[in-house]
Amino acid sequence: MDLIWNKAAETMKRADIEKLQLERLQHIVKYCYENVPFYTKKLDEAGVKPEMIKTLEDIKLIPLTTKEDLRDNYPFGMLAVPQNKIVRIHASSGTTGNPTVVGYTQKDIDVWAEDMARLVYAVGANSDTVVQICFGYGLFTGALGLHYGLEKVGASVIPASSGNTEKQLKLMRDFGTNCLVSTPSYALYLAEKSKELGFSMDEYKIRLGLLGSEGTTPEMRDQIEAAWGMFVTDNYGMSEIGGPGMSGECMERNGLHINEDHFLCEIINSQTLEVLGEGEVGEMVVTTLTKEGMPLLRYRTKDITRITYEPCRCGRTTARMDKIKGRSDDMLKIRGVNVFPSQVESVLIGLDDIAPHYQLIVRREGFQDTLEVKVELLENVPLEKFSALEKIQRTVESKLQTVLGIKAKVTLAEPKSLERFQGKAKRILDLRNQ
Ligand code: DLL
Repeated sequence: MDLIWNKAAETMKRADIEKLQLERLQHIVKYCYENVPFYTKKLDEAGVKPEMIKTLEDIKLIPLTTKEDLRDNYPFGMLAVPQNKIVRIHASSGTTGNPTVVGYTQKDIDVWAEDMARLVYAVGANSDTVVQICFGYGLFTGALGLHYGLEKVGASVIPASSGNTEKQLKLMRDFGTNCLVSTPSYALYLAEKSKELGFSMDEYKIRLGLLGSEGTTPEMRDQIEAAWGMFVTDNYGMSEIGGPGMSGECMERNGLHINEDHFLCEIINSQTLEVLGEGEVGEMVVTTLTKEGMPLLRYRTKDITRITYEPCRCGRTTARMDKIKGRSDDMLKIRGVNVFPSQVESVLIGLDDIAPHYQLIVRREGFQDTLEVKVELLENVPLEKFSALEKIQRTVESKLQTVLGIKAKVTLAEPKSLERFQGKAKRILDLRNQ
């Protein structure tokens, strides 16, 4: 079956994509320069005039934009249009300081729905889909982003929002929900809770999981698929650039297709800021090519990935990014070694006796950083057998050491004792600066 929503946009020849991107880049740089005082100043200070953008390579002339720039211009300093052209406002929660705010014009909302429609249609969502959106409705972009895209392809949308897990499960059974939208960790928690409540998985019709907003290792994805008997795809985006809809997997699941007619992505070395080539791993930087409300030039995402421009077996020619490896600011530097939580996850999930719930605790002891990995035991593990527990602990420690290259202390937690999350999971507790 042909699962391409917008053939013209998704199967363009590379030369045509690049031509379109250059036209749009030239336009958006001029538009930002003329309408956002922050960019007028930033480009003037860098000695860059919009006319200097003659090729896609010239994007390097433009200074990078950071989350701090958005915070400094809180709440509406980055908008390129007057308030009466803004029809929606979202914001990212953030952990410290002001949230980052994003404003949309009607055209931005329409483009967003189109981008989302492409991604959900690519994995089979259509008018036969009954989808339950378990992302929080509100300032978070996840719920409304998926909502509009799914309505556009004709799906029946259940805006369940997040929380109240028992009720979510009831709705799924009663409404015959066949598609789930949530974070990967919540998808797993829903399955666990259903089992705990004594419902058989046969009572659910879930076949497709449009997951995102946090990473999943292939191992975690396998567990989620096995728990629900569903096909899971990964969707990526961030509130600053508009929310979900920037990229997502097709049925091949061989990278996330980028909606390149609306987003121009680069990979940089986050230390030297040098632009890297195709296939090289680094921090992704995004320029929104068509945003009216809050366009961003070369926004530093802090997300680590790489990009390929090889056409995909699915027939799309759009660039694909790898699943996010981690965030450059999530990356833990422990005794000089870079550790991504995703590496720990891929070790844990392959092991017997261990549940897919964990926490990383980093401490400074004297001048040394230490890593503790708290892992949760499965319910059938006999807790009274000390030697068996010791064996599990040693196995996990040795596997972690092989993969991470440093020693981590493993502590075993009782079944169901670690925190469960309804939104993004918080797995790292960094106590080094306390
Ligand atoms: O999480 C937007 C979104 C909603 C994407 C729903 C997909 C589905 P923020 O709350 O601003 O926006 O968080 C953005 O979350 O920079 C990544 O670090 C992380 N992230 C988002 N999607 C993925 C993913 C939304 N598929 C930040 N894999 C981003 C890994 C992801 N990390």
